[in-house]
Amino acid sequence: VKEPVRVLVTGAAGQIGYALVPMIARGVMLGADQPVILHMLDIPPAAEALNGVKMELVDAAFPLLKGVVATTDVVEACTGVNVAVMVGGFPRKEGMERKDVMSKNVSIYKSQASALEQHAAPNCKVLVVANPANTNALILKEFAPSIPAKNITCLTRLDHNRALGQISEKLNVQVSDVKNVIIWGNHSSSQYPDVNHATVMTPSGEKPVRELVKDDAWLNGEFITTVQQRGAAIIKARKLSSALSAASAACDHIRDWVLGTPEGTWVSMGVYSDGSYNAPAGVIYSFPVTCKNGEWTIVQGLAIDEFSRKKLDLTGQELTEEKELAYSCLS
Ligand code: NAX
Repeated sequence: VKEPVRVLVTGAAGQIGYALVPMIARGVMLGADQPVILHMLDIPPAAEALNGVKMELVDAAFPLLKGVVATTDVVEACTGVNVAVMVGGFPRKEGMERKDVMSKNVSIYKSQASALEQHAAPNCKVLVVANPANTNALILKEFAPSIPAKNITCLTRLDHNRALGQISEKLNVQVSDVKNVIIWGNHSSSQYPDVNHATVMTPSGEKPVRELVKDDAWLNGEFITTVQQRGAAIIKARKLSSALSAASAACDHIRDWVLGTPEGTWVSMGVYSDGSYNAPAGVIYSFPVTCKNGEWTIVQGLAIDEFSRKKLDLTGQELTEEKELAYSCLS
């Protein structure tokens, strides 16, 4: 019998939290044979709602769920956790300046970084979901210097999955037959969804997406903007932002990181940039990665054409600016 893994979800009383915690408790994130103990953190105004989520987790009688900690105390929440999914943050409200939102999130991620550094289990893996996801993850990294940088990531898997979904709809093929799209850069509308290396499994073998779609204008135009603006389209339709797809993507991200990516397949993760593909170093940038033995590696040597180069640079530039803005909030 496996020892339970402790999984922290911050912002657990929110929309994504409500979709995510049952997935974790059912083994979607860590496997159907992996017991878990859920640690749920939220802020005092949401304490009652958080307790309601805890009641529902008890009522669901999940066989894999070996315990639930529901708290507004960040130290209690972080103690002993092996995986931390950071969903809590300060949302941008109408009329708010970018700098004001950044400043709120910088202070949240600075203090949660210290709590994780001091109280999480050694080698804790961190996934930041809350926006601005890349820069929140960077702040977390800066203020938790004893957590290895490779353990701190942000979510771009939702964008990656959205790109797979669009290709599958366009070609009328199973989404599970499409692979190796890439999300480059920031989880924002400047992200670059790239299909230049993506393939589809067909009855006559693996074929490049470009060869099958036969419509470069669509791939270089509407496809990209649809993926970039999908979050806004969901808000317009649902009057609420993406939640079940975000929760599912968070499970995919952690599962592949911990259990490994299938041979011949890569996924997109926001990771601390070493300057691969001439992306800015020292920001959290989304790259194609493969995972093995609990570690990610950036896929190297992919050809980048001129069209892509401009898009990689643009989203990198935005991340450099966000980093500067975040640092200006510290002083
Ligand atoms: P909700 O507003 O429903 O939930 C957020 C929760 O966080 C609330 O319960 C709030 O009380 C809590 N919270 C606020 N400050 C906190 C703190 N300091 N510590 C702990 N909890 C705190 O938002 P939801 O729709 O769940 O979205 C959560 C975050 O995910 C947002 O920042 C959102 O922008 C971001 N998203 C990121 C995505 C990605 O792909 N990276 C996609 C989905 C989503 O938009």
